[in-house]
Amino acid sequence: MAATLLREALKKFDVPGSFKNSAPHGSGHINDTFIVAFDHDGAITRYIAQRINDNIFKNPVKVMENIAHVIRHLLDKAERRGQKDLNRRVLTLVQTSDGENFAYDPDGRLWRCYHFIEGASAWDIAETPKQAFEAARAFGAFQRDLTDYGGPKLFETIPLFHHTPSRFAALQTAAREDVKNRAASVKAEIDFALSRETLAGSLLSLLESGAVPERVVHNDPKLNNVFLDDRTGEGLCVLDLDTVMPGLSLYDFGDMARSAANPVAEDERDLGRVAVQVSVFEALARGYLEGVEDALLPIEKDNLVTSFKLLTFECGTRFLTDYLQGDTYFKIKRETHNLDRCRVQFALLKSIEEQEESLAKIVRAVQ
Ligand code: ADP
Ligand code: GN1
Ligand code: MG
Repeated sequence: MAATLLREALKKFDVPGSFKNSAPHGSGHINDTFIVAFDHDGAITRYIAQRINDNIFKNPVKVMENIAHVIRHLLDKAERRGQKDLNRRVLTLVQTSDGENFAYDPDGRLWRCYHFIEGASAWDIAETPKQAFEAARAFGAFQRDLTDYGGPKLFETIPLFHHTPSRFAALQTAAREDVKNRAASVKAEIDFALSRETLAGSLLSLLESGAVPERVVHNDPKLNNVFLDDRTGEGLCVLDLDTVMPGLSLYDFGDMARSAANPVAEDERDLGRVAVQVSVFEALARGYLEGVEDALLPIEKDNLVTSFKLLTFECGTRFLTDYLQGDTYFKIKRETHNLDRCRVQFALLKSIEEQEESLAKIVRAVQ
């Protein structure tokens, strides 16, 4: 059982005091996350312990190496700017007694432990444009800070992560193989995706022609992967660094927008409620461009709406593929969970397509 394995793994970390309690935490789809409390002479200190999903991250040690390099770089930048409150601005890994930043449980699974950032929250849905602005500014600043990353080359923790043509091909294969006999019941969704094949290559072609550069990017900047300060609302700290690796800045803008500009949950079943929230999109574009400062080329800024479309399409395609393959990737809580998630992304994509021109106008206005 995870709680027992967690206790065993925790013994290896250099945490002062005695274990008090633990509970599952957060709404991530991939890793197992726990909030853990330790009692040290009557003072309670909290930690985040995570078991990395090694079905998805095939080389979790390399994931940890990447994260350590990225954290070092971010800390260095923040220190040089004279930023205060560093341990709330950048994730801090707890070391083991052997000086490692991870430990194995008796099942051989890898755990890591972060200091808990107190007084901050990650949001599944943007409640106001101000929240969206702050989150986007933090992701933009994250991109800016990584522009001059000069550490060891980062490992590709999930190969071809945002290679949308491969995601498209995976959907075609899953629909053909139809191992769970689900394809007939989701013909409409499959046809919706297949009719948008040209969209799949829209950012890759810019990379391949040399028009946009490969950078070190987050790759998974959904809204609940950034902390906002509970008191000031300010974007504080970017979380979930497992996929920080080479990619396009546009992957980050697009994925952040698809997660934040939708006013309902990613698994909402009332599709009539899914639509681009234009005021939130505007706040995202403004916040991201303010945070990133002068780190982007004009062509990257010109393609923000394309990235929004593409990453929404890609995410919906991934959910649909997982549904067809029998839900082996994203955690689910009900049988049609991945299908429901796919439908939300595709409804959002339709809404983006319907107002593409006005979104492009917004981007031009905030540049
Ligand atoms: P997953 O890969 O499963 O999405 P995350 O790293 O995003 O896991 O963590 C899940 C949630 O745990 C976050 O949304 C956030 O609420 C919380 N969390 C993660 N790291 C910390 C931290 N250092 N301090 C406090 N809460 C954290
Ligand atoms: C996963 O790990 P989490 O829950 O923050 C996924 C993202 C998807 C997202 C959709 C490593 O993010 O790529 O966009 O779910 N992360 C990975 O909610 O696959
Ligand atoms: Mg997460």
